[in-house]
Amino acid sequence: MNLFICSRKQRNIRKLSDFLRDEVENLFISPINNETIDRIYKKQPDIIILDVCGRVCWKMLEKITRAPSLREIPVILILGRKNKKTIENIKRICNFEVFDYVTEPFLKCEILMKINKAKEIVELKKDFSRLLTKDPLTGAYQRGFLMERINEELQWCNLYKEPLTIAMFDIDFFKKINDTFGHQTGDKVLMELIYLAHSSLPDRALVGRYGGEEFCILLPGTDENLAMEVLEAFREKVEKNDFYTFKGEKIKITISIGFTTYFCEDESSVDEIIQKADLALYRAKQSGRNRVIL
Ligand code: GH3
Ligand code: MG
Ligand code: MG
Ligand code: MG
Repeated sequence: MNLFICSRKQRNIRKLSDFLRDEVENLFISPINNETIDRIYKKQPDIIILDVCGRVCWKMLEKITRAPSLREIPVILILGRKNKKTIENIKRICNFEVFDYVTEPFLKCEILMKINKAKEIVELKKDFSRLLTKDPLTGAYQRGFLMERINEELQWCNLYKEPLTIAMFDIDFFKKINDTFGHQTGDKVLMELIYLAHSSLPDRALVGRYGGEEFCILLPGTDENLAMEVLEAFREKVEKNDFYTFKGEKIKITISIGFTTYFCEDESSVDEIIQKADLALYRAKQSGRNRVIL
């Protein structure tokens, strides 16, 4: 269980780390500033405790509860000592999908009780979402979930004026792998390829199975130049990687990648954006394969 604490108050940071040090496996503590959100993306916590103190914290709460890949994380808020302002704050948090809150001075048993409740829900959700959203062979997201997520990421881009890169990749001459080594080895290669994708792409990247051996990568907050770098590094990693058959024979594969970067200004739909990336993939195939094309 990973717990992420954001607080600007030293007193509360000390208190929470005393309370929780021996109770959760991984405890991350962060001040509240411009890098907090990136830190949360990186750590992918199961639960977030946000100590609400001032305007930046409300902004932070808004981001955490709305970001497509963070908003499922239960957030427990810490509010100041009960007074008139606390009442206002409680009314205010009703506008967000907050899991629960405590008010200062909070007790160890109180905060633990809320964390344990959140934990139960997190575990249930994890089981369900694995079953409902992931492709059982590769662990990549299924197409339906992928399309929904692209839609949400587009809305996020428009709201926060961030670019979004969508890439499509497809294994080169994969039929040959199946024909030469059998479908089971083909499956194993797919599995290992997506493992490689997850381990080499940035933390915020999302990999989905679009169909067959064609996959989609979402790179939120990534412009064309950075996307080219990230995708080229991934392509190269695949080219250099040794895959193996069940008998231990070495197999080499390459992939072709096409991508497009969406900026909040243009009004493209999910279908149009996918079509653009797909067209770029087609051009990557036409122009010789094993390359990244924008
Ligand atoms: P290229 O993409 O470079 O044009 O050539 P290709 O040989 O890879 O051609 P294509 O993408 O059209 O063919 C994909 C093949 O991938 C056909 C299909 O049998 C195989 N395939 C699709 N899904 C799976 C799967 O889940 N497991 C295995 N083993 N093979 C799959
Ligand atoms: Mg093809
Ligand atoms: Mg192919
Ligand atoms: Mg294909």
